[in-house]
Amino acid sequence: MKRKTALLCWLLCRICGIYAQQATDSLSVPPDSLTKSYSLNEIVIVTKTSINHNRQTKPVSTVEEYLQSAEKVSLIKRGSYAWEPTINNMATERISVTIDGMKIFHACTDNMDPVTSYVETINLSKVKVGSGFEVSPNASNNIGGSLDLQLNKVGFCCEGWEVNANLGYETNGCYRIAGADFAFSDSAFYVNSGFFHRNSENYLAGGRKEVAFSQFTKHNFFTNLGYLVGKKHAIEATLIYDRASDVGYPALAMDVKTAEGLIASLSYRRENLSRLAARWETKAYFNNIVHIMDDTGRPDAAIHMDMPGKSRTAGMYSLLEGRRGRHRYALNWDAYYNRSYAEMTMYPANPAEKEMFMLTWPDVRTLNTGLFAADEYRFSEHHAVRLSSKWSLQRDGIHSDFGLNTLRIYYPNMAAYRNRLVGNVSGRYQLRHGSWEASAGAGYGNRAPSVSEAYGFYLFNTFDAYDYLGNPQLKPESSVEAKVEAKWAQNPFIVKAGASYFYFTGYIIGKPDGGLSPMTIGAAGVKVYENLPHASMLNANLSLKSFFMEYFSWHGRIAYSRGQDDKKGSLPLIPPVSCETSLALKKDRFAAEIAVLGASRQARYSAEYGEDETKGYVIGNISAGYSFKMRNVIFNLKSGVENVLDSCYSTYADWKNIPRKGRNFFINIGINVL
Ligand SMILES: [Cu+2]
Repeated sequence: MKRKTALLCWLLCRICGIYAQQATDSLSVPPDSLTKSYSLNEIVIVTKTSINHNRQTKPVSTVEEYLQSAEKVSLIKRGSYAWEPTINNMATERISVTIDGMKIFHACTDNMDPVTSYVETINLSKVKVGSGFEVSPNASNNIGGSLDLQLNKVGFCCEGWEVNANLGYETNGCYRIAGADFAFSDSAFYVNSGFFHRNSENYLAGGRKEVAFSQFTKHNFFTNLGYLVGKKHAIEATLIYDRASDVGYPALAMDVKTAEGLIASLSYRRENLSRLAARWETKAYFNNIVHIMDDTGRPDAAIHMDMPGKSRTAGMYSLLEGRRGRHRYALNWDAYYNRSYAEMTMYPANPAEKEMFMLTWPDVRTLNTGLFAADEYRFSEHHAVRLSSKWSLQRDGIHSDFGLNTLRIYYPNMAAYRNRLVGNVSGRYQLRHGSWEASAGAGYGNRAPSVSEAYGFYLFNTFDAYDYLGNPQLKPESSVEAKVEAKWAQNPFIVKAGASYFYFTGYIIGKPDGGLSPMTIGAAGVKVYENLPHASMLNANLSLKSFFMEYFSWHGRIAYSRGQDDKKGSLPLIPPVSCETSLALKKDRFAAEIAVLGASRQARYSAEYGEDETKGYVIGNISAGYSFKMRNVIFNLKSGVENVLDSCYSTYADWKNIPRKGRNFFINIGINVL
């Protein structure tokens, strides 16, 4: 019996571990599309492949801190919590974010709560970054790319029990971090569960200037369960509950009382279904996001407002993956239904005056169902071609009569609902020869306007101080993308270069409408979303890595971007030239790193969209780590200093130039009991 169990276990690990090796440490944010060439099947579920915290500078980093190291990803900051990720310099409206394939949408009309803020790195096994149209099967309405935050499921392996604990402290803001999780698995059952806690007070910018309203508290709880019903059939379930409270947003006029996310899924998975289907997974899911804003702590609030937001999504997908001969393919069907609702009540200072009530997201319903297909064909070990396409039918509109009638004041002929066809098609050729790898790709796709762009009602944007009115008559925004990448690797050097270019038609952005007057006190005017005839975006980067004297490595990277609207004016939130370089030492259980990051002056800023010139900056970070084992307990110690010289700086991505953290000492202790 024992032998049988061991054999079954071994088989399962084999079945499921096919792609695990690649992901184990690279976990990673695939650094570029060259190394992503196997991404079609790079779906890791079984065998424990959680993010290797100990390889990171800060082992208990947030998802956003973790994403900072990924090429093509940048983060827009409105405070020290919940940074908004961008891919290829495109933010939430132009990228798709899924959690293990599940669609999930933020609930804040001010983008205070990107989807990435509802999970922790402890929840994840890896983050799959797709650039442009080359994306994960469940992505939709994306032009810039996609993020799939893949969950950390322990899998059916013979590991028995494992317990982890993490403690962290950072001096700047008195930031405390604590988390613990356990995993139990055998050949027919697994469970892994844990919690995480973060708490920070206001941080200090360079020069020890306190940034008011930058505090936050967060709790996260997760459980994954798996049960093997038959030899190759598994049922899996996930539950994540995440709650942030008392979150300050120094760059905005409001803070957050609570932001809660409940994420649940149930899936059925079958391995080795037939010769054509290596893996088939069907998942049903539900998530509920509730976001409550709060301005009661703001002494300068002219008028008190209540602004709750809700986003609820239910969906399902069925993904089939296989390989035959030289083909590796994937087919997926998905559907989701989202309800986005946000309201605002203004309480005048004079209690005799009447309160004002608005539906800022007028109960917007979106039903989307799509089909995805991809195939990678290897002509030989040197040449491969990958083709993929996804098309979805989307029906979106306003469910609330009150909301519909209010928007009809501005758009008398608008229908309550609209049907749209959105999707993309892309192809890539890849060459590998000797020390060289190169790829060239092209794609076309479009996206539907986001909830705010189509139906948002007088949403105040602190960035340019305009009230924004949605436009239900917007056409989809479309883009063609062309990209090239090349890599040369010969010991001890690795050189990589890449560029991507997007040409948009119908680029969606807000433009001032002089005929409308703002509702927010002090607003500069009203902007209405419209389709620009065209716009373009260019991103290029070059990176070098070299290894020397056995234990050392050096890394350098430089990136350039340019975004232009139809009148050759700059698009907002496009970075200036940025560079980073680091020197790392790794010997046995000891690791250390010195890094220098910087950016040039942001000369090409967009005054029209509220930007001003951002000065250049250079900052330095130092970190060191040591790990050791005592019996069956592994200890990992990490410590370091960020912004060593205590520079006061902000970057192009800091909302309203809110300065970043000044000097910060951190220490982390990780304990792993096997
Ligand atoms: Cu908010």
